[in-house]
Formats: sequence, structure tokens, C-alpha cells
Amino acid sequence: MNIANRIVTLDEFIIRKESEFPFASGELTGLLRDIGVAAKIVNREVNKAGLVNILGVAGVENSTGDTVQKLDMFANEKLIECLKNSGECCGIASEELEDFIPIPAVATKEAKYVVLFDPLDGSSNIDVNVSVGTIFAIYRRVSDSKGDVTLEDFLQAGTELVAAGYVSYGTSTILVYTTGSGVNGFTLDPSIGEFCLSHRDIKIPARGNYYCVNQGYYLKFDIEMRRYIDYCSDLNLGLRYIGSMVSDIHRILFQGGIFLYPNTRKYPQGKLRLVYECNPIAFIVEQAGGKAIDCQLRRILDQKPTQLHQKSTIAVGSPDMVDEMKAFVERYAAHNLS
Ligand code: P6P
Repeated sequence: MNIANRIVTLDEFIIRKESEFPFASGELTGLLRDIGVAAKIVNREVNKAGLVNILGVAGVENSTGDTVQKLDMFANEKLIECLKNSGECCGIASEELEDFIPIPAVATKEAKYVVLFDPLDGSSNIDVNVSVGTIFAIYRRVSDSKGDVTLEDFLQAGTELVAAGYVSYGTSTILVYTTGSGVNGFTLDPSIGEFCLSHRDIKIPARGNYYCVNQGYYLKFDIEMRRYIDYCSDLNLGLRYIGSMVSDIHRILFQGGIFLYPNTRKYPQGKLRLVYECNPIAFIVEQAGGKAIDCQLRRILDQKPTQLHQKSTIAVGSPDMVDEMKAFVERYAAHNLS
């Protein structure tokens, strides 16, 4: 068999890459593998959600006022369960949990990592069979390892990320992650129940033919964002918007483009959450050669979070397109200040 074509599973790849990781000690390897297990379990339910009574809303709202879907709750529980068993995670924060939760030590192991996640991003699409995703971010704890985790462990800037990734439950189920040495994608092969390396060293195109924004909010964006969207239209760019960030970002990673979620009257700080949506996505896209800024033109990963569920505006994607958007907004603002 041609060695270049043989199957490389996620587990094998992580272990092989671990030797390249400056803090290689096996814990991160175990953590990533446990997230992979949780993704397989969530995938199984997402794929049969229509067959069992797991569609629809759970009749509650989450910490940020979003209606919680039953599958959100399921995914949240499975991720927590897998991370608890790993023994490598000392704390968890989730879009579905008001506050972070400390994870009791397994045996005498002093776990080093905290994990933040959006268990099922885009879940309002579940009932209409549109792709959804899981987004995760991994930090090394900064508080005293002798005690429980504290809020400061979860409020680290994106530049401190140790690893980040997403799982896209779409026409196929793909796990994409980075530990800061490039981005790789693994497609779940249901026949063997393994995530197999399918997209090695992903590099985002410098530009693409699509822009990605909820055009329905156009009149609610600040004038400079409206003018930039007009400019995208003038360039004959196509509009693609799935309403599931993971799916939109996954397309942009491979085809190029720019994803925008600016501030609106309804979301004056933006809608997407900084610590478990914008930061991990920004880390992945930057590692693939792209850029991620907020609509105040500041690099997403440099922002120091002050609240667990704080929101951020975001413009993320192909480097040339993000640079162009930044220059356009600066020029427009300067013109209007003069
Ligand atoms: P809107 C899904 O609810 C989500 O958090 C992201 O996945 C998605 O990009 C965005 O919100 C969609 O928001 O306001 O356009 O429906």
C-alpha cells in the first residue's frame, strides 16, 4: 500500500503530533481523543435526531437567552461526561451553562487544562436538517493547581489557546483542529467508527468569491459596514450564509471568503460569544493563514475577556479580504471624521 494513502486515524495523528508539541506529556493527547469520542456520540444522535424524540426545543433558555434545543442539552451532557472521564480536564465552561464547573480530579492526577465549548452551534437548524457543529477551546489553567479552577482560567485571551477545533455534522462529519502548528481535518468513517485524516495542513485561500453575513440585518448595521457590504456586492461576490457559524467557516476555510457578524441594534456587542465561538474559530483560521478581527478592527485573539459569555463582533476569513475590509472601514471612518 502506498504509505501516503494509508488511513491515519485521529488518535494516531495526535500521538504522532504530540512529539512536536512543546508541552508534550500526553495529557493534551488524551483530552483531544476524548473530545473525538464525544463528537462520535453527538454525531450518532444528530444523524438520527429525526427518528427519536430529540428534536425540538427543551423548553428552556440558556445563559445568553437562546432557546435551548433538546440536542443542545444532549451534546452538552456528552461532552461533559467524556471530559470528566478524561482525567485531563480540571474545568469546563459551556454556552449551555451559566457558570463554569470544576471537574474533580481522577485519582491523584492534577489536570492541567480547561475546556470551553459551544456544544451544538447553529442548533436552531437541527429541525430542518441543516448542518450544525461543536466548537471547542482548550487552555492551560493559570490558577493554583492545588485548588479548584477559578474564573481567570476561563477568561484568557485567545493568544493563550493551547488547542481549538470544531466538528461539523454535515453531509459528512468532519473534525478540524489546531494545536498551533497548522490545521488538519479528519472525516468520520462510520464503517470503522474512526475520524480519519482527510484534510492535511489546511490553508485558506487568500481571497474567495463569497461574503457571508445575515443580509436581513443590513439596515441595522453601522453605515461603514453597510458600505463595505455594498462594496462586496460591487465586486460581484456571491452571498452565502447558512446561519451555522461552523458550517460557514468550514466553507470559507476551503473556498475562501469573509464571514461577518457586526453589531446591530439587537446585538450592540455582536451576537457571537468571544471565549467559546470567536476565539477558537479565530485561532483555527489564523493557523490556516487567515485573519480574524472585530468590527472595531482589533485582532480577536488579543482581546482579554472580562465575562464568560461576553459577545464580540467578528470579521474572519481570507487574509486579503479581511485586510480589505479593515482598510475600507478605516478609509470610510476617516472620510467621515474629516
Ligand atoms: P443569526 C447560531 O445561532 C449562531 O450562534 C451561529 O452559529 C450563526 O453564525 C449565528 O448565530 C446566526 O445568527 O442572527 O444570523 O440567525
